[in-house]
Amino acid sequence: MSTQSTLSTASKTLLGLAAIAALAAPARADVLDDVKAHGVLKCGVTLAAPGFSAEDNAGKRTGFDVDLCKAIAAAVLEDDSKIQLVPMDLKTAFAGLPTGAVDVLTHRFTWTQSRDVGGLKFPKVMFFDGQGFAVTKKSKANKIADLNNATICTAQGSTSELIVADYFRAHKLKYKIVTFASQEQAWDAFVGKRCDAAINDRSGLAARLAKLPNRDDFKVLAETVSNEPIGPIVAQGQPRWEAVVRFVLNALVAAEESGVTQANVDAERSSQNPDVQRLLGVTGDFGTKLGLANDYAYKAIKAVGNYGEIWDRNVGPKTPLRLERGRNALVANGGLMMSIPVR
Ligand SMILES: N[C@@H](CCC(=O)N[C@@H](CS)C(=O)NCC(=O)O)C(=O)O
Repeated sequence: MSTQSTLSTASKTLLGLAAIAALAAPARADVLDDVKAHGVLKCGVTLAAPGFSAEDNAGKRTGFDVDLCKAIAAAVLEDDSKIQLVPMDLKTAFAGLPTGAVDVLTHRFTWTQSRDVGGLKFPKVMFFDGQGFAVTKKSKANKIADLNNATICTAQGSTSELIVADYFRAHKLKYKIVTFASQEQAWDAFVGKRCDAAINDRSGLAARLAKLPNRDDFKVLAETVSNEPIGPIVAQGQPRWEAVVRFVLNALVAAEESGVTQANVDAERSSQNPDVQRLLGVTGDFGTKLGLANDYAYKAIKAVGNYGEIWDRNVGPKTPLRLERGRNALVANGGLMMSIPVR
C-alpha cells in the first residue's frame, strides 16, 4: 500500500512492466488455431465482482463477463462449457495474453490509448461506463466538491489514479489517494473506514455494493468523472482472433437489435428478414470467413441469449446490481450500443 497525492510511481512502473512483458513475450502463432486445437477457451476474468464474474453459492462462477466467455466458446468450439475461467487482477491480466495464459480477457478493463498501443487490442466495447465515487451516507458528502481533503482508495494500475489526480487538480480540491494492490483490497479498506471515498467504474461500485450486507449505509455520488469504454481484450498481432471476439460480441448486440432471443433463435432460422438470415448463417458466408462454422452466431445466442438478455440476467434492475441500461441501451432506444452491420 502506498499513500501519495499523485499518480503512484509504483503504478507507472507496474503499467510499464506489463507493457514490456506483453511486448517481450514470444508471440503466439494463431490463437484461433490454438483454441480449436486445445478444445478449451481460456478467459481471464475479474476476481469477485458479482454480476460480472463471481462465484455463486454453489461455487460456480457466473456473470456478464462469464457469459461473453461462454458465447465465444459456443461460437468457436460449439460448446459453451468448454471454458476455463482464470481470475486475474490488474497486475497479472495484461501479461497473460501474449504468453497464452489466457486467450482473451472478458474482464472489466477500459479501452485507453496507452493500452491499445501497448500490446493490447480491444475488439469492441461491451459496456459503456464511467467512474464515480462511493461514500458512506454518514459522511454527508453529496457531491464531489464535498470530498475536498478526502482520502480516496483505489487500486494500482487502474485508470482511476490519473482520473482522481486530473479531476481534483482541475477543480482545485485537495485529496490524498491510497493505492492498493487490487480493487478488492481498495474496496475493503474503504468499507473498513480507511478512506473517505472509493473510486471505480460505476458498474464496479454497483457490484461491490451488491455484496455488502449494509449496502444502504453507502451511496454513489451522482457525478460521473470519466468515460470508461470497457470491452474484451486480445493480444495484438492476432487479427483473426480479434475478429472472432469482435463478431461474437457483435452478434449478441445484433440479435437484440433484430429481436432474436435465446428462446426464439431456432424459429428465427426460418425468418424472412435478411439481416437475421445473415446473422444466423442461413445465407452468406460470414462465419466461414471468420474461420468458424457459418452458424457461429446462432450457437452463441443459443448458449447465452442476446446482449439485453445477458444484461437483464446478470446486472439488470431485477438483480442485486439494479443497473438500468442507460448508455448501454441500443441506439434505437437512445443509448450508445449498436452492432457493426452483418453485411
Ligand atoms: N476500468 C478500470 C478499472 C477496472 C477495475 O478496477 N476492474 C475491477 C473489477 S470491477 C478489477 O479489475 N478488479 C480486479 C482487482 O481487484 O484488481 C480500468 O480499466 O482500469
